[in-house]
Amino acid sequence: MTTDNVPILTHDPFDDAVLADPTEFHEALRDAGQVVYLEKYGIWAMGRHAQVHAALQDWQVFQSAAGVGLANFRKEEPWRPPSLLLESDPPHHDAPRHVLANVLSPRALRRLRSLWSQDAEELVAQVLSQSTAFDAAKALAEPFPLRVFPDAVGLPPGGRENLLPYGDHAFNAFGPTNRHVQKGAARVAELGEWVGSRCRRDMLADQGFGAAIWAAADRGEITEQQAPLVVRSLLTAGVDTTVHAISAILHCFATHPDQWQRLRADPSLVRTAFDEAIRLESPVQTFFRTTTQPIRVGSVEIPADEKVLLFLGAANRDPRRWEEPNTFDLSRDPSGHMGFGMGIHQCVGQHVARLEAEAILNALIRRVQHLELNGEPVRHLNNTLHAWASVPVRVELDHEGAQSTGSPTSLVTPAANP
Ligand code: OVM
Repeated sequence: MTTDNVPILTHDPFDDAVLADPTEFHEALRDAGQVVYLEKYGIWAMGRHAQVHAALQDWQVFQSAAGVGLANFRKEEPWRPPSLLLESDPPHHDAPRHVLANVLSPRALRRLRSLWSQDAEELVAQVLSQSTAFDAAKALAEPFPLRVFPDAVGLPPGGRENLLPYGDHAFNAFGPTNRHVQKGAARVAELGEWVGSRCRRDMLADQGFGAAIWAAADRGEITEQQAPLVVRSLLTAGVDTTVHAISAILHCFATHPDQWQRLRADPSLVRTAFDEAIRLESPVQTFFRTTTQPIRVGSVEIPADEKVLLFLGAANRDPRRWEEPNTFDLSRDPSGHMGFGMGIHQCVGQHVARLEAEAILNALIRRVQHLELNGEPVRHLNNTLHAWASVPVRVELDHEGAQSTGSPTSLVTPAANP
């Protein structure tokens, strides 16, 4: 391997200080060049928007089947059977991807919108009735996905508390075997068995995403051996991601009360708000690829069979691509962000995430006229996820807005209180 004319960085991107606040490291990474060599791990890395975008599009050279974490599956045993979606390339990738894209398509989610809006209304009303000062991460961002998503999958009620720890470990496991992975190792066998067993057809309700995946197997679109692993992708990638996306959005608004006023004035900005928060906070910070052949990036040649770490979070704040990249601003167009990746592996669950976030935001918009931080937010550290353990907020209620909940039962309220 040659490292001639390659910028070499000695940083550890998985060090706790960097995980807690990657801003400075991201800037050093982007400014060092189009691609750098991270000496500590013997890997390559890119943080500029243009190069991250190009690498994600080029699945032939930047492959996923050798794993999208630090471990190279050609040389190391994966901690679990590889995902048929995430850790796979065409042609094997195509059928599972097609099935899951249909199961999670905007059309397939249509009937969930009113259900989830109602659930969000109930949760938000309950939280606000208890106190106007609460932890937005613990009171809203965590419970809401756990309230709607496992039901939508069709999971049985018991053991759902295993979902977050399993997902948290899976995202840690993309990084080096540091303390975050070691901490999770104690429960890997137990959690893995629980998740694995819930993917069986007989465990899943006869309506829901799980049943829809099994129905695709009945139609021959995927095999019966593939179906449980496709269900596993839902259970791995579907909970922690949306929890941390929702807490990112709530943190953005709590730290930018002016943008909250703007959203309240024009609730159609809710979609922009979601993407802008994903851009700024990048709940999924990184994914690796593995080179299938030597590839030139600028003046550097990366050899074949090398791990390349792509910094979605750094690309999402690249000043070469974004004006005032570190600002949460609903007047920008955040489309083109890398928060959901790009290309054939772009997040297949993003419409689910959008629906969840929009349900929570819409419920808050009508009830909360002002929100702000009420203490120091606390990070939850993970090798891949950018997450909050706690986001203390204080809100001022809009008593008129809270009356018109838009739900069928509320239609009587204005008449009762003319
Ligand atoms: C999967 C998967 C997909 C995306 C992210 C992820 C743990 C897992 O297919 O299992 O993170």
